[in-house]
Amino acid sequence: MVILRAKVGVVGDATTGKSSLVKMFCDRSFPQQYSLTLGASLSTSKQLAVPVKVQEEATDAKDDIDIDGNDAISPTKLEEKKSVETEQDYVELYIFDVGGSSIYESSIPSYLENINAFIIVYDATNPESFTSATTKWYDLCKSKRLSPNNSKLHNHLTMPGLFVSTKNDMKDFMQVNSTTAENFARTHNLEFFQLASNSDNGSVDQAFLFLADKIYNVYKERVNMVQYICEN
Ligand SMILES: Nc1nc2c(ncn2[C@@H]2O[C@H](COP(=O)(O)OP(=O)(O)O)[C@@H](O)[C@H]2O)c(=O)[nH]1
Ligand SMILES: [Mg+2]
Repeated sequence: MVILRAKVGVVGDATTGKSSLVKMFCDRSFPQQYSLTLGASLSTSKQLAVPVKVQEEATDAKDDIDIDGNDAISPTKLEEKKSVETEQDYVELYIFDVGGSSIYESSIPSYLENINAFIIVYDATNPESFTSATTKWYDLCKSKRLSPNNSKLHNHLTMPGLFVSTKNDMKDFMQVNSTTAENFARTHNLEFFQLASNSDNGSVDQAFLFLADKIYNVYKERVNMVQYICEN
Protein backbone atom coordinates (compact mmCIF):
# COMPACT_ATOMS: atom_id res chain seq x y z
CA MET A 1 0.00 0.00 0.00
CA VAL A 2 1.24 3.46 -0.90
CA ILE A 3 0.15 6.66 0.88
CA LEU A 4 1.06 9.64 -1.26
CA ARG A 5 1.27 13.02 0.44
CA ALA A 6 0.77 15.82 -2.05
CA LYS A 7 0.91 19.59 -1.73
CA VAL A 8 -1.88 21.46 -3.49
CA GLY A 9 -1.92 25.27 -3.93
CA VAL A 10 -5.29 27.04 -4.17
CA VAL A 11 -5.11 30.50 -5.76
CA GLY A 12 -7.47 33.18 -7.01
CA ASP A 13 -8.59 36.72 -6.15
CA ALA A 14 -9.78 37.56 -2.63
CA THR A 15 -13.44 36.60 -1.93
CA THR A 16 -13.71 34.20 -4.87
CA GLY A 17 -14.53 31.42 -2.39
CA LYS A 18 -11.22 29.56 -1.97
CA SER A 19 -11.46 29.09 1.80
CA SER A 20 -15.12 28.04 1.57
CA LEU A 21 -14.22 25.45 -1.05
CA VAL A 22 -11.43 23.94 1.05
CA LYS A 23 -13.56 24.01 4.20
CA MET A 24 -16.44 22.23 2.49
CA PHE A 25 -14.11 19.50 1.30
CA CYS A 26 -12.10 19.03 4.50
CA ASP A 27 -14.70 19.81 7.21
CA ARG A 28 -18.04 19.45 5.38
CA SER A 29 -19.03 22.92 6.51
CA PHE A 30 -19.62 26.34 4.95
CA PRO A 31 -18.34 29.32 7.00
CA GLN A 32 -21.20 31.67 7.91
CA GLN A 33 -18.97 34.72 8.23
CA TYR A 34 -16.34 35.98 5.85
CA SER A 35 -12.84 35.98 7.25
CA LEU A 36 -9.89 37.19 5.18
CA THR A 37 -7.16 34.57 4.78
CA LEU A 38 -3.92 36.06 6.07
CA GLY A 39 -0.95 34.74 4.12
CA ALA A 40 -1.94 31.12 3.61
CA SER A 41 -3.76 28.49 5.61
CA LEU A 42 -3.07 24.77 5.53
CA SER A 43 -5.75 22.05 5.62
CA THR A 44 -5.21 18.33 5.37
CA SER A 45 -7.63 16.00 3.65
CA LYS A 46 -8.47 12.52 4.85
CA GLN A 47 -6.75 9.68 3.02
CA LEU A 48 -8.44 9.36 -0.34
CA ALA A 49 -8.58 5.88 -1.86
CA VAL A 50 -7.23 6.00 -5.37
CA PRO A 51 -8.36 3.47 -7.95
CA VAL A 52 -6.02 0.56 -8.38
CA LYS A 53 -6.40 -1.43 -11.55
CA VAL A 54 -7.36 -5.06 -11.15
CA GLN A 55 -5.67 -7.13 -13.80
CA GLU A 56 -7.85 -9.00 -16.28
CA GLU A 57 -8.06 -12.73 -15.74
CA ALA A 58 -6.22 -14.64 -18.42
CA THR A 59 -8.76 -17.44 -18.70
CA ASP A 60 -12.25 -17.10 -20.12
CA ALA A 61 -14.83 -17.31 -17.27
CA LYS A 62 -17.47 -18.71 -19.66
CA ASP A 63 -15.57 -22.01 -19.64
CA ASP A 64 -16.99 -22.74 -16.19
CA ILE A 65 -20.78 -22.79 -16.30
CA ASP A 66 -22.82 -24.87 -13.82
CA ILE A 67 -25.86 -26.99 -14.53
CA ASP A 68 -28.21 -23.96 -14.20
CA GLY A 69 -26.16 -21.94 -16.63
CA ASN A 70 -24.58 -19.75 -13.89
CA ASP A 71 -20.89 -19.04 -13.77
CA ALA A 72 -19.27 -21.65 -11.58
CA ILE A 73 -15.97 -20.45 -10.23
CA SER A 74 -13.85 -23.28 -8.90
CA PRO A 75 -11.91 -22.78 -5.61
CA THR A 76 -8.67 -22.67 -7.56
CA LYS A 77 -10.05 -19.95 -9.78
CA LEU A 78 -11.15 -17.94 -6.73
CA GLU A 79 -7.60 -18.13 -5.43
CA GLU A 80 -6.27 -16.93 -8.77
CA LYS A 81 -8.76 -14.05 -8.68
CA LYS A 82 -7.61 -12.99 -5.20
CA SER A 83 -3.97 -13.09 -6.17
CA VAL A 84 -4.38 -10.67 -9.10
CA GLU A 85 -6.05 -7.96 -6.99
CA THR A 86 -3.56 -5.29 -5.99
CA GLU A 87 -3.52 -3.38 -2.69
CA GLN A 88 -5.41 -0.12 -2.27
CA ASP A 89 -3.35 3.08 -2.43
CA TYR A 90 -4.18 6.46 -0.94
CA VAL A 91 -3.53 10.13 -1.56
CA GLU A 92 -3.49 12.66 1.27
CA LEU A 93 -3.79 16.29 0.19
CA TYR A 94 -1.98 19.11 2.01
CA ILE A 95 -4.01 22.04 0.76
CA PHE A 96 -2.45 25.50 0.91
CA ASP A 97 -5.25 28.03 0.62
CA VAL A 98 -3.32 31.10 -0.47
CA GLY A 99 -4.81 34.48 0.45
CA GLY A 100 -5.52 36.47 -2.71
CA SER A 101 -5.18 39.86 -1.05
CA SER A 102 -2.59 42.17 -2.59
CA ILE A 103 -1.06 42.89 0.87
CA TYR A 104 0.54 39.45 0.80
CA GLU A 105 1.33 39.40 -2.91
CA SER A 106 5.12 39.17 -2.53
CA SER A 107 4.94 36.02 -0.39
CA ILE A 108 2.47 34.12 -2.61
CA PRO A 109 5.06 32.39 -4.87
CA SER A 110 6.86 31.00 -1.80
CA TYR A 111 3.65 29.32 -0.57
CA LEU A 112 3.51 27.52 -3.90
CA GLU A 113 7.04 26.10 -3.69
CA ASN A 114 7.10 22.37 -4.50
CA ILE A 115 3.40 22.02 -5.16
CA ASN A 116 2.28 18.81 -6.82
CA ALA A 117 -0.97 20.26 -8.12
CA PHE A 118 -2.96 23.48 -8.07
CA ILE A 119 -6.48 24.86 -8.17
CA ILE A 120 -7.24 28.23 -9.79
CA VAL A 121 -10.49 29.72 -8.51
CA TYR A 122 -12.69 32.46 -9.96
CA ASP A 123 -16.10 33.75 -8.94
CA ALA A 124 -18.71 33.21 -11.67
CA THR A 125 -20.48 36.44 -10.61
CA ASN A 126 -17.30 38.51 -10.88
CA PRO A 127 -15.70 39.00 -14.34
CA GLU A 128 -12.61 40.68 -12.87
CA SER A 129 -11.81 37.54 -10.91
CA PHE A 130 -12.05 35.55 -14.16
CA THR A 131 -9.60 37.93 -15.88
CA SER A 132 -7.14 37.55 -12.98
CA ALA A 133 -7.57 33.77 -13.01
CA THR A 134 -6.68 33.54 -16.70
CA THR A 135 -3.71 35.91 -16.48
CA LYS A 136 -2.00 36.51 -13.13
CA TRP A 137 -3.03 33.27 -11.37
CA TYR A 138 -2.59 31.06 -14.40
CA ASP A 139 0.87 32.59 -15.11
CA LEU A 140 1.95 31.91 -11.55
CA CYS A 141 0.82 28.28 -11.67
CA LYS A 142 2.35 27.84 -15.10
CA SER A 143 5.71 28.96 -13.70
CA LYS A 144 5.42 26.19 -11.09
CA ARG A 145 4.58 23.68 -13.80
CA LEU A 146 7.74 24.77 -15.61
CA SER A 147 9.98 24.83 -12.53
CA PRO A 148 13.07 22.57 -12.68
CA ASN A 149 11.75 20.48 -9.76
CA ASN A 150 8.73 19.49 -11.73
CA SER A 151 10.14 19.19 -15.24
CA LYS A 152 13.27 17.19 -14.34
CA LEU A 153 11.65 13.88 -15.16
CA HIS A 154 8.61 15.20 -16.88
CA ASN A 155 6.92 17.29 -19.46
CA HIS A 156 5.68 20.36 -17.52
CA LEU A 157 2.09 19.81 -18.61
CA THR A 158 1.73 16.79 -16.38
CA MET A 159 1.40 18.84 -13.16
CA PRO A 160 -2.35 18.50 -12.59
CA GLY A 161 -4.44 21.66 -12.32
CA LEU A 162 -8.12 22.48 -11.85
CA PHE A 163 -9.91 25.58 -13.10
CA VAL A 164 -12.81 26.13 -10.73
CA SER A 165 -15.72 28.51 -10.97
CA THR A 166 -17.53 29.15 -7.66
CA LYS A 167 -20.86 30.63 -6.52
CA ASN A 168 -22.79 28.80 -9.26
CA ASP A 169 -25.80 28.77 -6.92
CA MET A 170 -26.26 32.50 -7.66
CA LYS A 171 -27.90 31.84 -11.01
CA ASP A 172 -29.34 35.36 -11.46
CA PHE A 173 -25.97 37.00 -10.94
CA MET A 174 -23.73 34.96 -13.26
CA GLN A 175 -21.49 37.20 -15.34
CA VAL A 176 -18.82 34.88 -16.71
CA ASN A 177 -19.62 32.80 -19.76
CA SER A 178 -19.03 29.17 -18.82
CA THR A 179 -18.16 28.13 -22.41
CA THR A 180 -15.38 30.75 -22.50
CA ALA A 181 -14.10 29.43 -19.17
CA GLU A 182 -14.31 25.82 -20.31
CA ASN A 183 -12.38 26.64 -23.50
CA PHE A 184 -9.68 28.41 -21.50
CA ALA A 185 -9.36 25.37 -19.25
CA ARG A 186 -9.18 22.94 -22.15
CA THR A 187 -6.53 24.87 -24.07
CA HIS A 188 -4.37 25.17 -20.95
CA ASN A 189 -4.64 21.55 -19.90
CA LEU A 190 -6.76 22.24 -16.83
CA GLU A 191 -9.90 20.42 -15.72
CA PHE A 192 -12.94 22.68 -15.45
CA PHE A 193 -15.42 22.42 -12.55
CA GLN A 194 -18.45 24.65 -11.84
CA LEU A 195 -19.14 24.53 -8.11
CA ALA A 196 -21.10 26.03 -5.24
CA SER A 197 -19.30 25.60 -1.94
CA ASN A 198 -22.42 26.29 0.11
CA SER A 199 -24.11 23.05 -0.91
CA ASP A 200 -22.89 19.68 0.22
CA ASN A 201 -24.03 17.76 -2.87
CA GLY A 202 -20.77 15.96 -3.52
CA SER A 203 -19.56 18.05 -6.46
CA VAL A 204 -16.82 19.74 -4.40
CA ASP A 205 -15.61 16.28 -3.35
CA GLN A 206 -15.61 15.14 -6.97
CA ALA A 207 -13.26 17.97 -7.95
CA PHE A 208 -10.75 17.16 -5.20
CA LEU A 209 -11.00 13.42 -5.85
CA PHE A 210 -10.36 14.03 -9.53
CA LEU A 211 -7.21 15.94 -8.57
CA ALA A 212 -6.08 13.20 -6.18
CA ASP A 213 -6.50 10.65 -8.96
CA LYS A 214 -4.43 12.79 -11.37
CA ILE A 215 -1.68 13.20 -8.76
CA TYR A 216 -1.63 9.44 -8.32
CA ASN A 217 -1.35 8.94 -12.10
CA VAL A 218 1.62 11.32 -12.25
CA TYR A 219 3.27 9.36 -9.42
CA LYS A 220 2.68 6.09 -11.26
CA GLU A 221 4.12 7.55 -14.47
CA ARG A 222 7.23 8.63 -12.58
CA VAL A 223 7.67 5.22 -11.00
CA ASN A 224 7.35 3.58 -14.42
CA MET A 225 9.83 6.01 -15.93
CA VAL A 226 12.43 5.41 -13.20
CA GLN A 227 11.97 1.65 -13.58
CA TYR A 228 12.44 1.97 -17.33
CA ILE A 229 15.62 4.05 -16.86
CA CYS A 230 17.03 1.52 -14.37
CA GLU A 231 16.29 -1.44 -16.60
CA ASN A 232 17.74 0.06 -19.80
N1 LIG B 1 -23.45 32.03 -2.57
C1 LIG B 1 -22.20 31.59 -2.44
N2 LIG B 1 -21.34 32.28 -1.66
C2 LIG B 1 -20.08 31.83 -1.54
C3 LIG B 1 -19.64 30.65 -2.20
N3 LIG B 1 -18.33 30.45 -1.90
C4 LIG B 1 -17.99 31.46 -1.08
N4 LIG B 1 -19.04 32.30 -0.86
C5 LIG B 1 -19.04 33.53 -0.06
O1 LIG B 1 -18.07 34.41 -0.61
C6 LIG B 1 -17.35 35.10 0.40
C7 LIG B 1 -15.85 34.85 0.25
O2 LIG B 1 -15.60 33.48 0.48
P1 LIG B 1 -14.16 32.92 0.95
O3 LIG B 1 -14.21 31.46 0.87
O4 LIG B 1 -13.78 33.50 2.26
O5 LIG B 1 -13.25 33.53 -0.20
P2 LIG B 1 -11.65 33.60 -0.32
O6 LIG B 1 -11.26 35.00 0.05
O7 LIG B 1 -11.36 33.32 -1.75
O8 LIG B 1 -11.07 32.58 0.60
C8 LIG B 1 -17.92 34.61 1.74
O9 LIG B 1 -18.86 35.53 2.20
C9 LIG B 1 -18.58 33.29 1.38
O10 LIG B 1 -19.67 33.02 2.22
C10 LIG B 1 -20.57 29.93 -3.02
O11 LIG B 1 -20.27 28.91 -3.66
N5 LIG B 1 -21.83 30.46 -3.09
MG1 LIG C 1 -9.73 32.90 2.15
